[in-house]
Amino acid sequence: MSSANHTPPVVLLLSGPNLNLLGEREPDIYGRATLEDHVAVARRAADEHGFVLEHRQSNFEGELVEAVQAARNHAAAVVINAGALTHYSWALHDALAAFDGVVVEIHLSNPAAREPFRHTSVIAPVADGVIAGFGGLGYGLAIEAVARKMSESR
Ligand code: CA2
Repeated sequence: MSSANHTPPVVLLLSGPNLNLLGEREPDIYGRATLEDHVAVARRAADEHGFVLEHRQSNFEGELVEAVQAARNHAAAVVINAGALTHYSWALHDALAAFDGVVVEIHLSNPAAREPFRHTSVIAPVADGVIAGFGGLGYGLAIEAVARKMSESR
């Protein structure tokens, strides 16, 4: 007899340093929407796919590392905008490498079209894919990518 598992998959959305300031400064680069607005977009998309979205923002690398660690055996996917940590946090790289589910890296801007220090992502090698440069639209696309990736591996 097969027993169906009806627990909805959890998608953990992680937001790194300074993303709590969105909407307040640099609207030419990041737009006028707040982080809350982006989370709402992701939550709506997650609801449509039957996922539960959990969100955590932190300005501290270690807190983000701990959040990724806690996602093991809890979340099916991690969607992460690591902010500037993207470009140098090997600790986040290692934590994400130890996470078995789907990993989507996301950016509002297109770092490849900006200053040279933003051209490297140390997270990209341990992500399933990267969505960048589409502003807030990217948050919906990231959830869509999670859904597609999860249906592939079923
Ligand atoms: O484009 C993205 O989403 C970034 O991850 C945003 C990061 C940046 O360091 C990455 O290179 C690309 C920065 C987020 C900081 O956002 C601010 C918003 C308002 C005021 C100051 C910073």
